Amino acid sequence: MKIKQVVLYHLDMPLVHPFETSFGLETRRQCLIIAASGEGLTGWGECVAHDRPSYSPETVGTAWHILEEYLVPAVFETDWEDIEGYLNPLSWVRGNPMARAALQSAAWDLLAQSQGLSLAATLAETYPEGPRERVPVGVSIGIQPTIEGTLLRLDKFLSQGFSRIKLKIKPGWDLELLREVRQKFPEIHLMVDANSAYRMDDLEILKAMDEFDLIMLEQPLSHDDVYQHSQLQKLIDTPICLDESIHSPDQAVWALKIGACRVINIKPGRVGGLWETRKIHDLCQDRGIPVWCGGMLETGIGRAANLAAASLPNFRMPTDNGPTGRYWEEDIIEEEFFLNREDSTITVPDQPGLGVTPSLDRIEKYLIRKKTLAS
Ligand code: OSB
Ligand code: MG
Repeated sequence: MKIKQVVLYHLDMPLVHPFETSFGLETRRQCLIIAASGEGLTGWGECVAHDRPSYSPETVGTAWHILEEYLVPAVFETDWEDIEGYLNPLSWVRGNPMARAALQSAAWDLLAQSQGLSLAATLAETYPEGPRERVPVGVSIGIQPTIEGTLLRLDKFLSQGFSRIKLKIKPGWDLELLREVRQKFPEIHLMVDANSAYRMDDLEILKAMDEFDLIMLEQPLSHDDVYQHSQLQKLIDTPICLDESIHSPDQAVWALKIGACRVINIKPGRVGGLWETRKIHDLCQDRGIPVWCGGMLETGIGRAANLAAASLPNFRMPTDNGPTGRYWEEDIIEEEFFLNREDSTITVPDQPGLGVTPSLDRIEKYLIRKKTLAS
């Protein structure tokens, strides 16, 4: 496979509902979409970096730079047959996992299309059970202005059919919230995500969370820490899940070796791509550690890739990658993802490649800048 043309699209899209985390409030989502063409096919990828270096050091701007100056020129030089062949000439590029993952996704889409297989089937090639057709899905509820408002929102999602609820927390928006949620909904599958908002000084608060029967506590401490998470895990019963701290298969191994977590949230963008996603999935499976696939408020392009990843067997806990309507009035793909109410799942695309159809009209509508690179 030789990629001959890559188009970069920088988009700015309005979210249906503002999303607040401990690192800030988002009402719009900027993203970078990639279309890579060669041999009569076009593969698509989405870069999940935000407009600001808040969740991660990467931004849409840094990813654009790395793609335009380094990744795309190196890929133009490469004739590859499989993902290892695609990745080899890029192995000198350090860091920048979100930029790397976006282009790698487009390569997977091309590969799967050329094989006439869905991305899920291509990813699951070596697993005897194959990909799952549906994956369980939960909902991530941002920080709301009031606890009352949160309870209403939570109730709405439960009645829509979501069976797992994740609440974003931060200091001052934690124990009282959990107490009221548990009082009203004693039985629900509940977890929290702190996006690195706590320090070891907050130990008493983190310990107090043990009484709320949480499935996990996601990324309580610093975004670049694993050591203190390992200390904390010894002092609390709630399983710690790492998100921000894991950027590679090696880091996942080290985190597990020191007991920094009992669950990993794998986001393909954060770990450098679907190849790395599968590596982490496998090494966790070998160690009896469950993984799940988080979301980054993706468009349908990134969502389709995440759902393909989430269909692998050790993605044993519900994904955050919810139905289209949770995020967008109007997505940039023709298809819509729906919640299957009866089993709280989303159906994984089964058509060749990503299995979704990007709409060039809508991409144009939300476009800030565009650049065509040719070999
Ligand atoms: O920490 O999982 C996170 C969104 C943006 C950045 C970080 C996170 C999130 C979410 C949203 O939790 C999950 C979703 O896509 O629904
Ligand atoms: Mg998270």
